[in-house]
Amino acid sequence: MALNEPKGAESVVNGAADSRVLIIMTGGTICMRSSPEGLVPAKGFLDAGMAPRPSFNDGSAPGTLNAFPEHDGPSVSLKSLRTPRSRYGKHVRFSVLEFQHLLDSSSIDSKGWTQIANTIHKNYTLFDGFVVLHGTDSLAYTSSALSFMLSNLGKPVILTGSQAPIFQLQNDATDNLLGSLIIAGHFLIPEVGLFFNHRLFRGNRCTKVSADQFAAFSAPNFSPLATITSSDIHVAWDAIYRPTEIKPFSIQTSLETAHVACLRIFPGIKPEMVDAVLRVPGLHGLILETFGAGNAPSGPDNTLIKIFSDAVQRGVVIVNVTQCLSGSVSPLYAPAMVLGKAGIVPGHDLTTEAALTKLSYLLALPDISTPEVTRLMSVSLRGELTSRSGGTQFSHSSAAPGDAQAARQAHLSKLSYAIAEGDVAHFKEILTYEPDWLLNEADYSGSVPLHVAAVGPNLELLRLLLQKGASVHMRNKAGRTPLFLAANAGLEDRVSLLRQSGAHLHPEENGVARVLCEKGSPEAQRCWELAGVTV
Ligand code: ASN
Repeated sequence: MALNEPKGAESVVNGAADSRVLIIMTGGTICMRSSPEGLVPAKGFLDAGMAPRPSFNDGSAPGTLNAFPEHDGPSVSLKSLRTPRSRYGKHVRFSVLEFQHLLDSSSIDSKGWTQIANTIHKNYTLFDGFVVLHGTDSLAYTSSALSFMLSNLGKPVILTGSQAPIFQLQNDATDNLLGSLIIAGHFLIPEVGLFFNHRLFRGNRCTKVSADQFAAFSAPNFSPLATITSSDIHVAWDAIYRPTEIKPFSIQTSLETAHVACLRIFPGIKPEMVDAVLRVPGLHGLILETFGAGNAPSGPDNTLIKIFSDAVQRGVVIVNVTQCLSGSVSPLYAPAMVLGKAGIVPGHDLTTEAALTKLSYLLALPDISTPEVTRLMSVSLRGELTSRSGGTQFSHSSAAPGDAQAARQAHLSKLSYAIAEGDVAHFKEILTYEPDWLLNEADYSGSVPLHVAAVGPNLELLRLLLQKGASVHMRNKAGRTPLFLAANAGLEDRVSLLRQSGAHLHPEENGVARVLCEKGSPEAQRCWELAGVTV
């Protein structure tokens, strides 16, 4: 690896073959064309918007990729293009799945979010990553909602759009789309991200900050997950949120958006107005946008506070977030303290978009009690808030300098050696002083520790790695996943543990797996079937 490559370039989705990305087009300015009614979304984005642009089309004959459409039905064969070779020696092959009704994002609602989540779920095993094209107006709401709707996500889901259509000579669409495609096709960042103006943000930390600038989004309380510069893609691997449960990817498709509201406090706000909102029939939750560090007017008679505490008694969950662009609510001043005493939940540094969608998500969870919703609103579920009481702490260290590369590789070999030896004590000792990104660091053959553990002597080590957030989707330079190696070695217990964690054979492994299965002994066949080989 060249010294000037970013730390974590090893975590590129490796393998000899191209990576596969599904672009899900929902609408937005990026695909818009002029009409007598103003700009409206137009279909045919792959052919009209991408094929004529060399950054998206290396000129090789178009291929096809199978994908499941948003509505029910069998898989369809979609025309695909591929990018020229990237600095990591890969091409990204992609297809575009267009929604039947393309939207200006000001019209999206939870039905649209469900469509996106379902499409990702149905196509999850067929692609290495997903790019969702969407209008910018409600993009931060959609990226926040999806971050909660997608559980135990193991692959990148990157939302982007643009301020100017791709068909306009000077636009931001080309850069936003290319950056998203390259990141989704190369880096195993298992998060819902929002890519805009050369930066990848955590989806549930963003807000739209400009109606016309190309720098339209910001994540004021959280550093970008990745940044593209003229010479590099820097991924802040230490900041990446990873699923640590032994559970496969799943989605929740219902949200209580119809029963939550958002209210911005202003000087002189009438208590009757607040009361009227809190008494809307069926209201279960309210996001209260307060002043500064979480303050609301507290007159001498405390009428407003009484209205809030009555609503809380009636079972309405009220969450306190700040109107400020950055910073957090805290019980620093008396008015904020009073709100806390009235039973209003501190939303820490949640954006309004994240607070609203998180509350809608929690209220729709089956069998959840109001106290539990209240508790979870103050806890980080997907890295959406920074809790003062600890929780997930991310260091924002920048990339290690090139000369630290050798040291990292040395630590990696120590870890791999402990795994190959089945030495749990040594493994745990190494991980007490090593950062978590070591778990997805690749050696010269592109193998990460999970590849070694998948065929190693100790099942426990495989489990520990999964619980630490090691990705089951990493492919080595030969294009093999840990699941393939375990099945090929006939290790049923490893195969079933990996499957429980959401591992699946990559579409490019399946053909070889099928041949090996057909030729194998009955035990080998059982193992391949357990690995999910499709005939
Ligand atoms: N109105 C457009 C939308 O959100 C704005 C944009 O995409 N830049 O769909």
